[in-house]
Amino acid sequence: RKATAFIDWDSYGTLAEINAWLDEMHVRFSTITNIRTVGTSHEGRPIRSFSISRGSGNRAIIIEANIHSREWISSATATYLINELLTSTDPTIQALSANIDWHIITNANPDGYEFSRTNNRNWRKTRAPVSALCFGVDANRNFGYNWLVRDETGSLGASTTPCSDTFAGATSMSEAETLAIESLFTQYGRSTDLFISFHSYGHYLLHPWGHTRNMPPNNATLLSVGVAFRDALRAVDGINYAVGSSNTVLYAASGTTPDHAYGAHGIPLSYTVEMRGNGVYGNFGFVLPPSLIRPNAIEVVAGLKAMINEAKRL
Ligand code: ING
Ligand code: ZN
Repeated sequence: RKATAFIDWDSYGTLAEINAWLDEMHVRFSTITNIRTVGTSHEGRPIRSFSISRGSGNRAIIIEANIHSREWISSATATYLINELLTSTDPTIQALSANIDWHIITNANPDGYEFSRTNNRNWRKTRAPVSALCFGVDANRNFGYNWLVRDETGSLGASTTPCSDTFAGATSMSEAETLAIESLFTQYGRSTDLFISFHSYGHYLLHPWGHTRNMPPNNATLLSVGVAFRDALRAVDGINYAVGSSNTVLYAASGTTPDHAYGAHGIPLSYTVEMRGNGVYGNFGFVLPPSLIRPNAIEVVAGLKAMINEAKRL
């Protein structure tokens, strides 16, 4: 049997395989890791945060992945990152593992992930019934900070229609999946310097705000840390991410996790990573071939290394 069962980054794991792998990594590294169930999904699945803490008094990084069901590369990259932090022989990664507390939710929307694997590959939202005909809230539109506000162009960046793929929920923070992430912020937000939400696709690194076209107070820092990520990622395989505020670089969006982490919890560095899916290697959209899991994960980890080192330098 392989040293690490169940997950190999040559295929996308089922939720059960990912959870079994997390359990096994916790057994192998029991003194420095923890698995916390931070909430329970609508259909009753645990929402788990895998933490790595090798020291005491470390500042923290929080990562959320696969809040959108169909973006499978996001959770595959999250498990790759966990594996690197626990087993890498690269001294830079070892230092990041030793000197930072990591809290990583590999599957923020487990119901949606299972539904995307077994029923509808293109499913984005959660699976709570929201009207007579429709299911699902976009958990990345359900967070409380400036929930469902219009930007300067009049764009809501979210929908009040239950059947829409960007349905914001009937009220802010209404969903179990949103509240699970919120409980991690409540517990660790004050000791956290960096929050990252893993998505796909399009090669973007996006910082607040989504809900307004205005720039956030520490825009210059957000940009320079983002440029460090972009440059290091591009050096691996030539893929060129666009960096900037999510509203101005991509589109308006209110109630997102990174806006909430930044605005409601004061986490000063807050980003969305939009990983591979389209480009010179092919136009796959959300259905990124398993052979591209490793190339994607390797370049994202290179970007994260540079990003964290730039953040420390500032
Ligand atoms: N894109 C993100 C979305 O939720 C985003 C983009 C994230 C915009 C965060 C603003 C803030 O629409 C995908 N692909 O999910
Ligand atoms: Zn997404």
